[in-house]
Order: sequence, then structure tokens, then C-alpha cells
Amino acid sequence: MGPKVTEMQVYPIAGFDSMLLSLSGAHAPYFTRNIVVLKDSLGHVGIGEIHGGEYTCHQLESYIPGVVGQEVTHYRDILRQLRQGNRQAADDNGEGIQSLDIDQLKYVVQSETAVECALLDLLGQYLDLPLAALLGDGQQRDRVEFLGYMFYVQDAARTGLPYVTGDPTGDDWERVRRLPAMTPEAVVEKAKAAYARYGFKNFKLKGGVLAPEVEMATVQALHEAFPKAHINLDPNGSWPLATAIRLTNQYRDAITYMEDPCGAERGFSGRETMAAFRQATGCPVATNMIATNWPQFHHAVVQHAVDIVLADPHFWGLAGSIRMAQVLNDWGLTWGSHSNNHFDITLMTYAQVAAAAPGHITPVDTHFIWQDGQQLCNDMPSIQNGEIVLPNRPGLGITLNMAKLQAAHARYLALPVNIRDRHDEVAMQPIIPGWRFDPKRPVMCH
Ligand code: GKR
Ligand code: MG
Repeated sequence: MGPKVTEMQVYPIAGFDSMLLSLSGAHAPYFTRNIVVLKDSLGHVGIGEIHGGEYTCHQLESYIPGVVGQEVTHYRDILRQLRQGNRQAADDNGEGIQSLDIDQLKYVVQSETAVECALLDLLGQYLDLPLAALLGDGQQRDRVEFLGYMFYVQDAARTGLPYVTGDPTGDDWERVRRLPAMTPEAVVEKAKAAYARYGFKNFKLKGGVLAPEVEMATVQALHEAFPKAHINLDPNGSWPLATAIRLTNQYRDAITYMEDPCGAERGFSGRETMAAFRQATGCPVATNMIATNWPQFHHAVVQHAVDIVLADPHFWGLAGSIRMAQVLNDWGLTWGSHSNNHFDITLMTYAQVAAAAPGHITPVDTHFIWQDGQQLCNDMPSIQNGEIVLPNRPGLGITLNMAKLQAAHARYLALPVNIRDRHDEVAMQPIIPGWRFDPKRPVMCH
């Protein structure tokens, strides 16, 4: 008989963030996540990380009776039963994040993924295999490329909120990353600092912030600074279709793919406008908005609306993300992963899942460079040459530092309940009084 789960703990935690901008507003001074810690009868510890906030935390706590006492090797049965017990929340309007309504994000996230990850971490330790070897057709690569995820950054000092500031004694990245960056030049300065530290070969720019012309000029500036890099831009569906077509055709040499360039408009769905965009530009399209579950993916494929599915394991489950990777590879499409702010447990989860994704995959998104320095594990490998090399250890391959986890948990408990999930409007309001999220207006164009 294999090991049994003897204990499951759920730790809601908080870390420090910068004032990063995206269509939904500005990141707050703190970001939150939930961590699952499992122990088994062999004395192993398994870990998983997922979206923050009270809703997800309560979901995870409700799973405890279905997990403790179960055999680790029965992880598929355990997860199936957890999923069967899930109920749609009263204010889940079923829209998902097709318009980047951040209040709906917690319903797109599959909470049980944190349990799946922790169980696979335990199983890997029991079998002496890395997590990637337990997924799909097994481990495909020993290193995974991540992209340099650039944001426009507002001047946090103008908000009066308790943001941490840059570290003038650190390297270039530590010095500049928390400083305002609202121009192409300032974004390029950050990208150069990120390159110096992490060696990124490819970059992404988060759009939906400034006028579309300025955002494309920023892509052009990045292209000139890094002529060999693949660069993609993600306005989260906020651009009118005609604007997206015009600017993409104009800057076609600078852009490798567009991520959710346009969304629903004038009686057309986002899948329809994305299909029209592809047809008019010939530019590959990625999404983490119009295909976040299998039925949506079916419609996206039928309409030829997508080339790259950013199948974040937190949205699809680890096995689900790999199932998607297999389908995409068989159909000549491309797998990648979306991200949100996260700690190192998620970074390693991305690395393990991407290592199991067959065929050609696109460099994986990660917000981690904005959170770097807040590691929860003792032995998290750093991003070098734009890559994470998988550790030669079983399971997830990293070891939790309980003292750091407890400190992040205490930070969460000190936060008022109303800011324990993401509310990106709050920090924008001192900058633009009365600012409210509008899925069709860039943040600074209100
Ligand atoms: O962190 O502000 C952000 C991003 O905009 C995030 O919320 C998105 O979900 O990164 C994501 C994306 O690619 O759409
Ligand atoms: Mg996106």
C-alpha cells in the first residue's frame, strides 16, 4: 500500500506588489495567493499554489475531508470527487474573463488545482520521479523558456498607499522595477534591466493602458532594443477590431503574435472579432480570455479564432493543461501559459507542466520577476538565460520554508477583508478620481 495523506493545511498569504497597470486598473500594494500543504505517512510534504482571496481559501478548506486519509496514488479519484462536489457560486455570472472583469477571475480558476499539484508533488517523491514525468506522455524537456513580462507602471507615490519602493542598492532590475514607467523609453529601460538579470530572449508587453498607438510604439521601441526577440502585446481585448488590424499591419515586423487584441463589439463575440483579426492580418493570435474551458475552446477552434492557447494550469488543472497541450500539438496549434502575480511554487508548477507539454511551445508568461525576492521555498532555481532548468529532484522539486510561509500568512491576516482579493480599481482612483473599469477603455484614457 502506498502513502496516505495525513494532513492538509490551507494558508492564505500575501506578498508585496508594484503598481502594475492592466485594463482592469492597477495592482494594489499587496497581492494574495492560497497555498496548500499536504503531509503523507512517509513524512513527505507536498505543496500547491493558487489564486488568492477568501472565496478560493474557503473552497480549499472545504476539500480537506475529501483529501485527508486518502492514498496518494488514488489522486485521480480524489480530484474527481472534489470536482463533483464543486457548486457554482451565486455571483458567478458565467462570463469568465472574456472582458477581463477581474471579479470573475476566481471562478475561472479551478481551486482544486492546488490540491492536484500537492498530490503530484507527494506522488513524485514516493516514486522518485519529477512531476513532469507524471503528466501526459511524460517529461519532454529539461528546461523551460519564460518570457520577460513588461508592464507600464504608475507612480505609486501619488496614491498614498503602502507600496514598497525600489531598492537603490540592488542590481538594475531591483533599482528600476518599482519606478514609474509610462513611456516607451521607460519600458525599454525596465526590459534591459530584466534582460541583464534574467537573460530573457523574448518579451511580452501588457497593454490596455495607454492609447493603442503609444502601446504599438512601445512594442517598436522594444523591437529596436532587442531586434532578435519575439515580442507580443496583450491589450486584453480592449482595442476596436479596426484599430487592432490597422496597427498590427503597420507594425507587423515588430510583433510576433497578438494576445487578445480585440473582444466583443458591435454585436460580434470576441471569438468572431479575433477570427476576423487573424484573417485580416495573418498575425498569430493568443488567448487567455476567449478559451478558458473546453466548450469555449471548441467554439474558438471552429471559428479559427486562435493559434496559441495560454492554458494556465490554474484554469485547466495540471492534467487538463497537458491534455490541451497534446490536442494543440496534434492539431498544429501552440500551447503556452497565462499568469497572474504569483510566488515561486507557481513558477515551478509552470516549469514542470511546460516540461511535459509536447511539441513546440511558446515561452511561458510569468509575473514572477515582479515578485522575485519573496520566495517561499529554499531551493527555487532562478531564471537564467530566460529559462528555468528543472531541478534534479522528485516531485515539484522545491522545498517549502515554513517560516517564510508563516510570515506571508501573517501579512495576509493583517489585511482588511475587503482587499484580500484583487480589486484593481482602488489604486487607480487617487490617480484618476472616480476611475471605474471599462473593458473598452485603456486605463489612462478615462
Ligand atoms: O496582472 O494585471 C495583470 C494581468 O493583466 C492579468 O490580470 C491578466 O490576466 O496577465 C494576464 C493576461 O495575460 O491577460
Ligand atoms: Mg492575456
